[in-house]
Amino acid sequence: MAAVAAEKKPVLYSVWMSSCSYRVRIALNLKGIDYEYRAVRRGDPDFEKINPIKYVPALVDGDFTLSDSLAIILYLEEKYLQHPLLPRDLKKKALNIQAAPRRLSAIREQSIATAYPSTRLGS
Ligand SMILES: N[C@@H](CCC(=O)N[C@@H](CS)C(=O)NCC(=O)O)C(=O)O
Repeated sequence: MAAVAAEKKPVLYSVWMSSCSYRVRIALNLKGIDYEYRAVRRGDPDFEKINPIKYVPALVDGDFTLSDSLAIILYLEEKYLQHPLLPRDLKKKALNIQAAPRRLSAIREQSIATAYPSTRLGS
C-alpha cells in the first residue's frame, strides 16, 4: 500500500505591518492551524511570481494560491473545522459575513492610528 504523503503546512506570505495580514494571522491562530510564515518585501519579484495579484496577504496551500484576507479566512474556516470562527446557523453566519468588511476596515483604521498617531481623527 502506498504511504499517504503528509500534508504540507499552509504558507502565509505577509508584511509585518499589513492589517490585512493581521486578520489572517489572527484567524490562523484562533483556529490553531500550524502554518509557515514568510515575510515579503514590497515589489519582491519572487513573491509576484507566487501571487500575480501582488498584494499581501497570500496563502499557499499545496498547489492552491489565494489572495484577499476575507477569502483566505473563509477558506480556512471551511477547510479546518476546529475552533469555528462563524456560527453554524445559516442566517447568523450570513450576518457575520455581511459585517466582516466593516470589521476589517476597523482593524485597518486602528492599526494606522496606532502606527501613525498624527493621523487620528480630531488630532
Ligand atoms: N482586500 C485585500 C486588500 C489587500 C491589500 O490592500 N494589501 C495591502 C497591504 S494591507 C498591500 O499588499 N498593498 C500593496 C502595497 O503596499 O504595495 C485584503 O483584504 O487582503
